[in-house]
Amino acid sequence: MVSATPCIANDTIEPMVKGITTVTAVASEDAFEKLRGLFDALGFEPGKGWSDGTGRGAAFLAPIGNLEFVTGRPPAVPPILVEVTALESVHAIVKQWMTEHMRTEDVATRIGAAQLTHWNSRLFTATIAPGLTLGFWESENPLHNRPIAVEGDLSAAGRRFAIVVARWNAVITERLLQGALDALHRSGCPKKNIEIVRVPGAWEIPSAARTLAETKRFDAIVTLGVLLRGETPHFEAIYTEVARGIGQSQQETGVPHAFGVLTCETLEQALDRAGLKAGNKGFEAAIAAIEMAALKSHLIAPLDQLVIGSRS
Ligand code: DLZ
Repeated sequence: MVSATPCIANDTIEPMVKGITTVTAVASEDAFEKLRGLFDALGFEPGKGWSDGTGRGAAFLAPIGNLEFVTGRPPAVPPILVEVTALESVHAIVKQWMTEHMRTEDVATRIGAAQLTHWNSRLFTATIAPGLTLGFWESENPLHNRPIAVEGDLSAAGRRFAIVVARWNAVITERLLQGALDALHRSGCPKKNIEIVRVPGAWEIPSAARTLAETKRFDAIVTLGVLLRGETPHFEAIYTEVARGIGQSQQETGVPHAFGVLTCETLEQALDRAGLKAGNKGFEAAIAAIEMAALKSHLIAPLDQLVIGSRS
């Protein structure tokens, strides 16, 4: 969600860790293509690959990443360890893939059966290319990695969203819009379930958002705009009213509204927050809308269907 605090000149923004990538060399083009096929088959979300004439990279994304360092004894697991659900189905997919890509007599020696581990899980390993062994595991604890509280997930499938976007400072708001659409599409929301509504400026966002919310046709609303202090007389007054109006619409209609109205000193700062140095706040606002839509459906579910997990 976008901060309600206006951006400060000469920002001293706290650094944050955003993700982990482990980079692995693959011996041949052939192995590279095969691996890409396997990871697609396993359902990994493709990341941003690259190709520069000297080589290629294929990226695959997973919702959770960890780096683990081991001392005292060698690691008990391969360096690439994939946590899954339905371990047997994953085993079948990997085995099928290996059967199609290597000699049948090699498959049996290269893929192991799932074994119990000493950390209350089951794991199997598969050597899918020379020198490249993957481990796949599933926790036996059904609450493993489950949230400690009621939380919304990030699946937008089957939900409807409206995006209210201001035309003022369109060079930035269009980028915020692209970020929001990217988040919605990548979270499973089809195009037909997204309604984009354009308004003249940030000032008009609350009233359009309210009208949309009152139709009850949407699970959540994403609001996008940019107010620039240097170019906006009564910046504080306008900003306060926009924030209040969006908040009030959310509270009085019960429809989650994600706040993606940037307040910046300069155009450059706003651009940084619209896909350059500081991420894309439109993307972040849409992710917040997806989560809040899911959370709402959990919260209004009958008590016996409420899912409360604990992180382990
Ligand atoms: C008038 C105005 C000004 C000066 N600055 C901005 C701005 O930085 N960002 C924005 O979204 N809109 C601005 N506007 C337009 C108002 O929001 C509104 O659209 C007009 O005052 C018409 O009601």
